[in-house]
Order: sequence, then structure tokens, then C-alpha cells
Amino acid sequence: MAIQYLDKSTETLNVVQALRRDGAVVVKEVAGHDVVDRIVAELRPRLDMDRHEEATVFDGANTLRTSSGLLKHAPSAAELVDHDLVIDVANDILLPHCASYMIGSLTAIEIQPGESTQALHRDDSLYPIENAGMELLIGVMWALNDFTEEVGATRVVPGSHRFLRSWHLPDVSEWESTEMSKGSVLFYMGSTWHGGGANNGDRSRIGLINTYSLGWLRSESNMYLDHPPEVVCRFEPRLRALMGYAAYGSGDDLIGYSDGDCPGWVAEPPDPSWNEERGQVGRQEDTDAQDGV
Ligand SMILES: O=C(O)CCC(=O)C(=O)O
Repeated sequence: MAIQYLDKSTETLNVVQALRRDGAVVVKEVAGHDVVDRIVAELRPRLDMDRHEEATVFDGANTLRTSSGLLKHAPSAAELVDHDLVIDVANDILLPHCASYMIGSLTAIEIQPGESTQALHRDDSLYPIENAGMELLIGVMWALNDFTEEVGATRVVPGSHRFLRSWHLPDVSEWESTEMSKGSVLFYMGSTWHGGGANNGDRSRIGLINTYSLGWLRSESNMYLDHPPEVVCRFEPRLRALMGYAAYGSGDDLIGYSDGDCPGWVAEPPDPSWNEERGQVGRQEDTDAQDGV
């Protein structure tokens, strides 16, 4: 099975179909070089501050990472984090299982020459549940420079997302290197086995990897501490909501409310029809029915 490479003019449906079938898909050259270069320039000081002091084997001894407050330090990354294509794909994969979703994590990763392979893994293993057919999150890796196998392009095991039980492992030796040119984007399922590649070249590989998780899960990184209100107010309402500055659900089923309602950070509160369709908990009719009224 080979990972599909689609043109940016392709319909979202084709991206979603390939992602569902193979567990991963690349869309070529979605982001312009100007925005990508600006993001790298904004990230540079933060990446250079990573002194590997807390680097684990998983993080890599020759890999620079920055995630905390990523959008504060690299505001241009908002264009990719909140890109229409990403939102369209996330809507298709995640919304059948939640009323809204949130950013799980935002991380820039620079794999430097001399780095060895990162262990293949699934991003959804941090949540102690597995439900067949329900992806808990999706991962989106943007190539901020050219990804080649030699410099550590992300390794992906196509089809590995179908192995829904962690004790039934796919053959992880069947990984493919997702070589892609600068500005391209790799989508993968939370259950898809993947990992960073070894860098045997003479330049580094820089990517921005973001996850989007079901809105009723706790997000992997703490968006509120990483991006306090004075930072978040610089962004558009849709991105603010993705960063958690919006309640999940509506009516009596609100999660993450503030002052009993959707935080005033979002111009448009969530559409309450979602809750009406499934029936709210705690309606007067329910109480009356329980009381035999
Ligand atoms: O850098 C990459 O290509 C993948 C990194 C990754 O999957 C991770 O650090 O969780």
C-alpha cells in the first residue's frame, strides 16, 4: 500500500477518502513559500533555545522542538493551524463523534543531521480508550522545508490505523517515508503508526506538527496556559474556538463553560441544534417523566 499524493486543487472528499483508507495522505504544496519562510524565521529563536536538557530518547538527541506558546512566538503559523483544508478534513473525520474539536498540540520539530529514527508510535495512545471506527484525533504535519528520506521525512505505516486494538500490532517494518516538498501537508489518523525519520543528510528537516482532538477529550497540551487571553484575542474567532476559548456542546450539556455560558471569546456560540437533535439531559420534561407527572 502506498501513501497517496494529491494536488492542492483536489476536492476535500478525495483527501478524506484516502485518509480513511490508508491512514495517511499528502496534499502537495498547499502553503506558499512566503508564509512558510516567515513561520520558520519566527520559530528560529525558539528552536535555538531548545538545549536538549529534557530531551528523551523519543524526542531525539539531535532534534530541536518548540511547542509551548507556539502561536505567541510564531503568529504566522495561524495560517496553517487554521487552514481551510485542515478544517474541512477535521470536520469530516472528527465531527461524527463530537460537537466540536480542539487543538491537541502544536509542535515545531527540527530534525538535525545525525539524528536516528524515532520509535514508530500512535498519537492516540495517550487516551485509555479504543472504539472501533472512532478516531480520537488527527495529526497534520506541514513541511516547512523539503522532506526527503535522507533528512528524516516522517515515516508512516500505511493501513496501520485499521489495527484498532493495541495488542494486535501491524507490521511496523512496512513504513514509508513521506517525502514531500516545502509547503506540502501530511494528514494522518491518531491511530496511524508513524515517527520521525533518521537524518543522514547535511541539512536539517523542519516540520510543524499539529493535532486536533475530539472536543470532549482533554487536549494534550494546555492551550490556556500556553496561550493566555491577551494572546488569543489577536486571532480570528474560529482559531480562538480551536484553542479552547469556546464551550463544547450547548444547553445543559455544556463542557468548558465560563459564567454558565460560552466564553465571550467567540463571536458565534456553537449551534444548539446539535443538542436538540440528541435530546438534552435535565429538561423539565425528563424530570416530570421520572416523577410520573
Ligand atoms: O518529526 C516527525 O516527523 C514526527 C514526530 C512525531 O511523530 C512526534 O514527535 O510525535
